[in-house]
Amino acid sequence: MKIQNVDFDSYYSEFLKELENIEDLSSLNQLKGKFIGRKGKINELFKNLKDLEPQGRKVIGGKLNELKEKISFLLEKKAQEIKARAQTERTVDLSLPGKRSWCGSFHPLTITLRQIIEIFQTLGFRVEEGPEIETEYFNFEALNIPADHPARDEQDSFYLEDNFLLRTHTSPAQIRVMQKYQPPIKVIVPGKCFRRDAFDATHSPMFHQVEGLVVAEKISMGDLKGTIQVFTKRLFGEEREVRFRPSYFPFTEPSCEVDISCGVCGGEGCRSCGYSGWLEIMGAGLVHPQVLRNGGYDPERFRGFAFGMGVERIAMLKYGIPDIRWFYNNDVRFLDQFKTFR
Ligand code: 2NL
Repeated sequence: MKIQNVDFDSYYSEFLKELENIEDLSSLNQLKGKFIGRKGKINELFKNLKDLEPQGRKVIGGKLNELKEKISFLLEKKAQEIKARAQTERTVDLSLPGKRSWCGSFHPLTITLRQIIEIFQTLGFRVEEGPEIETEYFNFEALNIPADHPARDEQDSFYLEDNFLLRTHTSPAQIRVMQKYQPPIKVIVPGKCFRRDAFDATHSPMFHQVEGLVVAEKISMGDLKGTIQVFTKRLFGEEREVRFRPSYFPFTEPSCEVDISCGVCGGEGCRSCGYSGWLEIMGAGLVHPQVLRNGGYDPERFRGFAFGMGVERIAMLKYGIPDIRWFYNNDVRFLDQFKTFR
């Protein structure tokens, strides 16, 4: 195109029209290149000035310069507007990677304790609690544990002043339950217990127990066996065998220990069950007449069965945890493996 024929006004209005649609700096830069860049339209026209005689060159060159300056001014003004807007507007960069949200989990002991409680509740048990600081009477005497029993050694319990101590089991809370309610009663008592043990893979100075107590007019060893068998199979699975083995506790007579078949070898015998095929999960028995009497019940009229289990031990067997200390270290790599949505 000959420079003499160029319509500067339509050039300018074309620029204005395109400028109007521009929202961001990179398109603004493209527009700048198109009109006033080195290879832009105005520069092309400047190159053609040499074809004109001096007078025309002066007039048209002046017009071109004026046009270039107007365009540059508007481009700069638009750039300022875009920058100011970017500062006040929240911009979302959809190309950035997302942030993974951190989801917490319940402690394995919480999960285990809740499962134990839920099973017993469906069997009609109420949940009761008692104090962690107890008297020697409720912790030992009332449970038929004699003064010369090794469990009462100062080395084995955390004694406080004036015959108080940290309870060594949840049983004292069950004596309190008997004193508070008349039979029939059907309760479980979960809670913290304390013994003066050094930490090792299977011992901790603080641990959790769940004890159960049922007292009514006609209670037999059959009630105990049926209840514990149902509980055990619901917690560990129907395929696990349950075995009752004679034992001794001062507060029950007769007493037994409850074993389940090993989940690793199915009862064949392996390293995890000490080659016996069985794993001990709790102690139980019929409540000793003297203990019923200490609870305020007439042993001629009422009988009871009771049982006790360690929550840590149950959780270790259920999840295959080899060391009790893992429950208290609060290592997220351990805790993070117990995601449940209950
Ligand atoms: C075990 C054994 C047991 C009980 C706890 C109990 C409570 C009262 C009366 C009679 Cl008030 N018995 N509790 C009975 C037998 C065994 O626990 O090895 N626990 C981890």
